[in-house]
Amino acid sequence: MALALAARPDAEEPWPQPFARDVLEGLGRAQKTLPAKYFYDEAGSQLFDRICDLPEYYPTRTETGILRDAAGRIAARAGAGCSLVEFGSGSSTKVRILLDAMDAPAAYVPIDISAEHMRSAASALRADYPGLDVVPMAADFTRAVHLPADLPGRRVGFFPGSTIGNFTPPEAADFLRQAGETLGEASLLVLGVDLRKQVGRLEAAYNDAAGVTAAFNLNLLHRMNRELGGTFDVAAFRHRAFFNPVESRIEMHLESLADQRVEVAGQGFQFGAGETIHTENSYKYSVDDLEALAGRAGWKVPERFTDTDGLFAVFCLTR
Ligand code: AVI
Repeated sequence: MALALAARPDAEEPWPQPFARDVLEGLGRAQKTLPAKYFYDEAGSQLFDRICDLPEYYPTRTETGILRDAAGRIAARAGAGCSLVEFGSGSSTKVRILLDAMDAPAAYVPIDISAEHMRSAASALRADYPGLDVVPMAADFTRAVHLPADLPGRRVGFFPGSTIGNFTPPEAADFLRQAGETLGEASLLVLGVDLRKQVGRLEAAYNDAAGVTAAFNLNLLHRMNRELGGTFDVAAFRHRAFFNPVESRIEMHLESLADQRVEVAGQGFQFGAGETIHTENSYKYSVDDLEALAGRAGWKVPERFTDTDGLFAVFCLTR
C-alpha cells in the first residue's frame, strides 16, 4: 500500500525508499516532522562541513581541542594494532587525531549513510595512512551493523560531534546498547557530547550570521523537490532554531511563511502560515545524565575529558 501511494505516476520506478515512506509518514503527522538523517545528501554534507567551521558553532573546535589533549590517553587504552570503527564518519577529519596518536592502528571502518562523501574521505585516508586497512561501510548506523568478522586488535568505536544528541534519550540508550553489541566484548567507545549551557550560546550556534545553518535546514526542501518530485517553494519557508529547556534540546524547524499546498512523493500536504516541519533535535546533556544513560546501556565510564569552559565532553566508555 505504501509503495502504491509513493509510486511516481509518470515513471516505472517508485520514489526512492525509504525516503518517500518517511516523508509521507512525517508530513502526515499533526506536528509535521522529518528525520534529521535526510539532511546529509552531498549538498547537505558539504553544508554541514561548513557549519563545523563557523565561529558560532563551538562544538567542533572544542571537541577537536579535547581530542588532541586526550589522544595519548585514549591510544593507551586502545592498545597496539587496534581497529577503529566510526559511526557516522562524514569527512573522517577528527579520527586522524586518534590515528596519529595510536600505536600501529590496523583497520579503520567508517560507517556513513552518505556513501559518496564517505568514499572520497576513505581514499584520502588510504593515501595518508598506507599501513591502515580502510573498510568503508555505506549503512544507516542507527540500525544493527555487521562488522567484518576478522578485524584485528581491540575494537574502538568512535562517535564524535555530539551526533548522539540528535537521538531522543531512549534512542540514544538504544544506540549505545547496539554499539556495544556491534563492537563486542572488551571494546571501547569514544563518545563526544555537547553539554547543557547558557541559552544564548546554544541558540547562536544554530542561528549563525552567515546563514549556513539555515541553508542546511532548507536543503531538505531542495532534496525533496529533486528526489521526490516535490513542489516546495523554498523561499516560502524559513529556518527556525531555539532551545527547549524542558526537553533540554535545540529544536530546528522549517516554518511556512504562507498558507500553501505542496505536492511531494505523489501526495498533497497543506501548510498554514506559521506552521512548521520539525527537522531536528539536538539534545544537550549534563555529564551526570550522560553517564547514567551510558550505564543503563551497559557501559562503564572510567575516564572523561572536558574543555576548561565545560562546553563539551569526550567520554571513554568500556564494556
Ligand atoms: C550532527 N549534529 C550533531 C549537529 C548538531 O549540532 O546537532 C547537526 C547540526 N544541526 C545544525 N547544526 C549542526
